[in-house]
Amino acid sequence: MSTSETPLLVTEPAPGIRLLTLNRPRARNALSNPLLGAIASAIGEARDDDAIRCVIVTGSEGTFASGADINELANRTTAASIVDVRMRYWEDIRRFSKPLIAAVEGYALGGGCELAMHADIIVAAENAQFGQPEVNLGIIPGAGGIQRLVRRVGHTLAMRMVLTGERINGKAAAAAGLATEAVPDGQSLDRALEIAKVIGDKPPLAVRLAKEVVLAARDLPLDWGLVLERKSFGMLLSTDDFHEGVAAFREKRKAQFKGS
Ligand code: CO8
Repeated sequence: MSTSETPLLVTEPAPGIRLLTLNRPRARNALSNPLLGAIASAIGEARDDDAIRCVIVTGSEGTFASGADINELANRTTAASIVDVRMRYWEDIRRFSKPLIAAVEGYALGGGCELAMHADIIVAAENAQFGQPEVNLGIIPGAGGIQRLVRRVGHTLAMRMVLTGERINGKAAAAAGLATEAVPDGQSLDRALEIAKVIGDKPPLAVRLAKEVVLAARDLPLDWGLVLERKSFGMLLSTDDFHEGVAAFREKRKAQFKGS
């Protein structure tokens, strides 16, 4: 396993789109502390950069991520896990206010599957492999894997995956609602870029509140969800982007949204 690789490559393949490429292929992109920290920090930078509209996270050399770095995990104590810096990293990723898309080829296992499930949209290669194999190591998912899996695919499949550690492929993941869509192997990044460009053209404030309200809908009782939705809708009525959207519709031209 190399120690000299830059664990995360950050590029901008198109204006407004930031691409995070996991780059520990020799360890199957295991999410070591430096790699997870680099993802959290890149997410923070994207959050603070008004020019960035959407972030894509992807793997390298045919693997998304093989989970927590088992060599690091091997030395972790119960006490250390209570004050684990990784929890802050995961929280930074969870709180990201802009759209996050995961382009998944190959293995998305353990923490890799958990990382993919932090994304708002998952584009999976048909033969990608999603799984929560922690049970094979004598542990269970610890970064929200169970909570998110149950919410995405339901009790029955989540129970099977978590108890057996069995993987499902990208096609099955899309059919079960874990992935947004499955594409032929090798095409997940191209498709993720297409989607990111579509989202990148939308008004950023509306996109931000849309993400917030959709995420809240999973957990709020209907009454409170409706209140949040109505208030968010009301807030958007006074944005420049709303006036621009209406003007562009009437003038039959493409809207130029500024995020104000
Ligand atoms: N961590 C560290 N090294 C890894 C990992 C990993 N997760 N996965 C692969 N590697 C390393 C291997 O050790 C090997 O290194 P070396 O060449 O030095 O021997 C190299 O990557 C290549 O691995 P393989 O030869 O096994 O490659 P294959 O293509 O045959 O298989 C797999 C790829 C299927 C990904 C296989 O390596 C595998 O099963 N990996 C482990 C997957 C796993 O169990 N993931 C779950 C980890 S635990 C977790 O994510 C949740 C922890 C929650 C923590 C909460 C804390 C509070």
